[in-house]
Amino acid sequence: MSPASAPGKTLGRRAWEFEEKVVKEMEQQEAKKVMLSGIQPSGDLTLGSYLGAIKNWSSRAEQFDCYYFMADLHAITVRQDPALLRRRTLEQLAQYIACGLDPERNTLFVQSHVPQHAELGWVLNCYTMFGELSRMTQFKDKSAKNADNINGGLFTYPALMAADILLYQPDYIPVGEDQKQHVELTRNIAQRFNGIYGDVFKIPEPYIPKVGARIMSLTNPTSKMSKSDNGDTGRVTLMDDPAHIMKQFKRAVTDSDTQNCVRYDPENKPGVANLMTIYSAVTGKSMAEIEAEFDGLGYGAFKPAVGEAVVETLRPIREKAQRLIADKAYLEGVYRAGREKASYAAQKTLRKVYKKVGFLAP
Ligand code: ATP
Ligand code: LTN
Repeated sequence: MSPASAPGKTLGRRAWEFEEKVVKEMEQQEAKKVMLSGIQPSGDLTLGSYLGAIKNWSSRAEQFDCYYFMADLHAITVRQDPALLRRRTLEQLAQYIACGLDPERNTLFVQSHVPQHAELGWVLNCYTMFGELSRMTQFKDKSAKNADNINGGLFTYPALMAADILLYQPDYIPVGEDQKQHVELTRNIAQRFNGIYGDVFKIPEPYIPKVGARIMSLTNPTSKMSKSDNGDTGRVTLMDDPAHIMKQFKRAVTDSDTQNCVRYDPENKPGVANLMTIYSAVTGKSMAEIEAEFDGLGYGAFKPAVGEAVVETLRPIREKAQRLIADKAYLEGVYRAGREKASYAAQKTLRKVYKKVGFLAP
C-alpha cells in the first residue's frame, strides 16, 4: 500500500482539500463586488426602466453580490393610494424575478422592511448641503409636476438614496442616465463623511448602459418615458399585452421627412432615433445595421418591426410575472428572506456610522 492510499492519509488529505476549497470559496465570496439598485413602486414598470436599468441587473449574480429593492419609502414623496402602493410593491417584485433576477442568487427586498435605510437617511441628511439638494434635476421636475405637494421628503430624497446605496458598500449602481446625478451626489456625501471620520463608506460608481440609458416617450420624444406620467400614450409597460404594444409603436411619433428615411440623427430626427435605440437595445443590432435593414422601406415597415421586437422581448417577462403574481405566498417568502440578508449587511454599516458620529451604544 502506497503512503498516499493509506486510509488515514487519504482522509487527512480529503479534509485538507475540503478546508482549502471552503476557504477559497469564502475568499471569492468576500472578493465579490457588490451591485445595488432600486425602483420606486410608483407605477407600472416601463420599457424605459427595463432597458435603462433592470436589463443590466440580471445575469450579474455570478460576478456580483446583488441587492435590488422596491423603493417604497421614496414612492411616498408623491401622494400614493395605500392599497395600490401595496399591490404595486408586490407586483414589482414579481416583475424583478420575471426579468431574470433569481431570488436564490440576488437579495430582493422591500426598502421599508429594512429600517436602517431611514436611520442612515437621517444621519446623511445632516451631511448633505441645501445647495446640493437644490441642484437636483429630479427635484425640479417633480416639484413642477406636483406643485401642490412640494414636501420636505421630495427635497431631501437624494440623502435617503445615498443611504440606500452606502449601507451595502456597493461598487456599482446600475441605473438609467437620469439617476447619474443622484449617484454622483452619493459619492460626494460619502467622500465628505469619510473625510471627517475615516474610511467608512466605499465610493460607488454609476453603471449606465451604452444603449438605452434614456428611452424617450413614444409620443413626445423630447421627454423621458416615465411610469408616473399621466396618460399612457407615450409609454409601454412590462405588463402590456402584444396588441397594445403594437398600437403604441404604430402611432409613435417620427417626423415629417417625406422620404421616411430610417437614419440615426438624434438632433433632427429624435423620434426615429428613439425607436432605433429601442430596436438596437432589444435586438443587439448596431445603428448602421438598422439603417441598412430598413433602407428604402420607410417608417411603415420600421415601426411595426420595432413593436414586434419589443413584444417578443417582453412576452416571457409578462407571462412569468403573471404566474408569479398569482403566487402571493411565494413572493412573501422571497421578500422575507431578502429582508434578513439585507438587514444583516445594512446593520453592519449603520453600527459603524453610529459609533463614528458619537452615538452612545444602547
Ligand atoms: P417616476 O415616473 O415614478 O419618476 P420613472 O418611470 O421615471 O418613475 P424610475 O422609477 O425613476 O422610473 O426609474 C427606475 C430606473 O429605471 C432608474 O434607474 C432610471 O434611471 C431607469 N429609467 C427610468 N425611466 C427610464 C427611461 N425612460 N430610459 C432609461 N432608463 C430609465
Ligand atoms: N431614485 C431612484 C430610485 C432609487 C435608487 C436607489 C436607485 C432609490 N434608491 C438606490 C439606485 C440606488 C429613481 O427614482 N429611479
